[in-house]
Amino acid sequence: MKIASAEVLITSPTRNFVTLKLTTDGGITGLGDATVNGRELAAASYLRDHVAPLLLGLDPHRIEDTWQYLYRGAYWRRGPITMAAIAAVDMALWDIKGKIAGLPVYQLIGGASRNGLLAYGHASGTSQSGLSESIHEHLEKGYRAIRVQSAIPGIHALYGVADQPQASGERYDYEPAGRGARPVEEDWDTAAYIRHVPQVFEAVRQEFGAELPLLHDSHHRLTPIEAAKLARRLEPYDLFWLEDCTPAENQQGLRIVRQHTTTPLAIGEVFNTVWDFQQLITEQLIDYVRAAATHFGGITALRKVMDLAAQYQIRSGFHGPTDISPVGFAAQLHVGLAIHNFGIQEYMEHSSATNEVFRQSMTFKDGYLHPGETPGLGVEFDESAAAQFPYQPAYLPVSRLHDGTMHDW
Ligand code: EZ4
Ligand code: CO
Repeated sequence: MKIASAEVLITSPTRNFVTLKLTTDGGITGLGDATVNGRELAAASYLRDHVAPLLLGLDPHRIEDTWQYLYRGAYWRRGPITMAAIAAVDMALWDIKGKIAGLPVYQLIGGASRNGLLAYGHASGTSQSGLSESIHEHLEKGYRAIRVQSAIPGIHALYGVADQPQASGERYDYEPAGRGARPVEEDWDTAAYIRHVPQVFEAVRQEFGAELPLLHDSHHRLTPIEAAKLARRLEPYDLFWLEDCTPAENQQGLRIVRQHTTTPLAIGEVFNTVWDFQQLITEQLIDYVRAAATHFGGITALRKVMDLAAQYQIRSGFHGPTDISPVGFAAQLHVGLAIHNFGIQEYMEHSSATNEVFRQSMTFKDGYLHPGETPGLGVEFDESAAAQFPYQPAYLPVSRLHDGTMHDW
């Protein structure tokens, strides 16, 4: 059996997705996700110009060997573009193997370790009452765990808060960023943020009680000591986790956070390989691995980092925003169902346009996700639907302090 063709499909049903489609000489197809939000065409070129020609003629069953061939063979290791391209190939090969075996991918990697994957949804509000309404809506949809993000007095446009009015008069959609040739600019004030967030959680706990798992994303904006201060002030509200409390390039910084707080920490949505997690896992500086199959080298690589994490009682909390395509999302659902050290799965729900292009066997019921029983990953790509949504340049926002200094977004 041989890989006979490798096509790169770019479509923009609400947001841009880069999808790899491999076809075997017997006509079996496999899909992979290589979407790198805001830099999509670089990943597409990497696949089309440098990876696709190497795949033709290879045995699609040799997943590990192909992964190593692309990782070691590039010489220039790691980085989001390289690892997204490798991820796409890896997912497509698992998809093909599952279809040949007649089994969903989770059955090939150990079978189910649980009945379904606890998911958390994104509630947010421009006011406390708006936030409360958003939490109620999520609970009504079945969510049993909620990420809480709120507008902050003194910050005009903020990550994670839906429907903020913009200077342009348009409603701000924080996930697909502003469409267009330049990034939207947001503003940031650390002191205002640290003062306000504990009050938000105080009110949410009062209204919704002690049991509901609550999460929060600081989105890389604090220094270690600021992160420690916030995490400590949040302890009375018993968060499930505090995410990306500080940028994690300097991993020693997490030691400072850890020394001061028992709030559980989740990090790693922008990480690309197991090496990015090495210190955080082996020194037990985090509690949840936020990697995404798409930016981390696929199913093969996610399983390896989760095996390392398991030795330290660290669990999964894979990144599940709407800029991971349904293919990448399915890949991590299969991993999450199979591994023992699953923690929680982020679930943002793709738009109806995205779901028209990517038809999925995945289900969400009573707060739990399941990848379904379709052989392979369980996602089909509708090329005629995709053709209605051509690529549009789109950037993620950037963030500045009030004096104009660039900050982390
Ligand atoms: O900002 O996926 O936890 N989720 C997140 C996401 C990321 C986007 C970046 O493209 O932090 O909303
Ligand atoms: Co995040």
